[in-house]
Amino acid sequence: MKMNALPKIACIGAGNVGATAAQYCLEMGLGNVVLTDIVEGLPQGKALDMTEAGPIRNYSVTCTGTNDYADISGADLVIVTAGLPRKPGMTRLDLLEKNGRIIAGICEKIRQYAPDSIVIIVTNPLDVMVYLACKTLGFPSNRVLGMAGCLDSARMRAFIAMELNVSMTNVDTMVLGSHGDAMVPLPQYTTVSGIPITKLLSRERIDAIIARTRDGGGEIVRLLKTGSAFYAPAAGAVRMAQAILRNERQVLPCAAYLNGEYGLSDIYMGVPCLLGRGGVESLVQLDLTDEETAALHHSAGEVREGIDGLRQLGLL
Ligand code: A3D
Repeated sequence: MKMNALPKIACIGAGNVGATAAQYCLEMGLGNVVLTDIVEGLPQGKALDMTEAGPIRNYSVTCTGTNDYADISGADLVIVTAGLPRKPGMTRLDLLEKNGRIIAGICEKIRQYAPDSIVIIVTNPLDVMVYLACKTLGFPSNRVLGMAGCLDSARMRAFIAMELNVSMTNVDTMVLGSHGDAMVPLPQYTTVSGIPITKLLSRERIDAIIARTRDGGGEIVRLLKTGSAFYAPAAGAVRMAQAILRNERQVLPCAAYLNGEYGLSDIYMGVPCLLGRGGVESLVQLDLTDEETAALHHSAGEVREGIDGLRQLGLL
């Protein structure tokens, strides 16, 4: 990555998550943004609109919209949010096939035009899509990662802060595993200004917060009626982008490639990662209880089912 020039960030998918991620990047001055989508006019219109907000919001980085992948040439970082949400009547396998084909196609383009980039995948089913992305891109696995743990942890932090009426910035937590019902929130690594959550809340309240965190995406879908969450998911992806582009060396939960860590191999799962200029610079191995390890392995089973599904579809 060229560290002195302003980074180039490609946001692929100009829908709710992608456009919001672009907006956060601009507001933070994280880099010049290229917004890409297959729908003609959509990325151009949103990019122009965001550019016109610049004089008021006071940013000098640029945002351009395009349907041509050549315009992502030389991107330092790519955030992929292109894909469909699951619609009524659609099976998990249907979604796997539709989004799998989209991700495989996009990764061919990233490999062609931005071969040195670091790629953050947001498209669902997350852990399976980031595995497919890594295999299609052929990049070293430290340069391909998935966003879910940042979102799930942020939701849990928000719920704890709301429960205790404390600042959200005082709350630290860690949510591991796959994104979905089998995620693994870790109360033993959850603190409020260093105070373990187990000293502040009853087991019953902690369990209720964990259940709400697991259902965090569903709760928003039920309220919105159409579409799914996008402000917090985009914030999660941009948090990771910031840690990488600014070489912050932050430990954040991300979907990363496991090669024996936590007793799991050849799989992408949410684990604590040290993020810096090289992408995932290392994985952090936490001491887990037997129960937490079993939950993580159960989570891995669900991801492997998705990976097997991709093989059956001929995408791997
Ligand atoms: P939406 O607002 O529908 O945007 C998706 C965009 O992708 C649309 O503008 C499409 O035109 C575009 N698109 C489709 N195919 C292509 C393609 N081949 N190339 C470029 N663009 C394309 O959806 P959204 O932004 O709300 O969600 C996007 C994805 O993120 C979905 O798969 C969601 O399930 C997923 N998501 C994941 C999380 C996680 O925490 C992992 C959270 C929220 C959303």
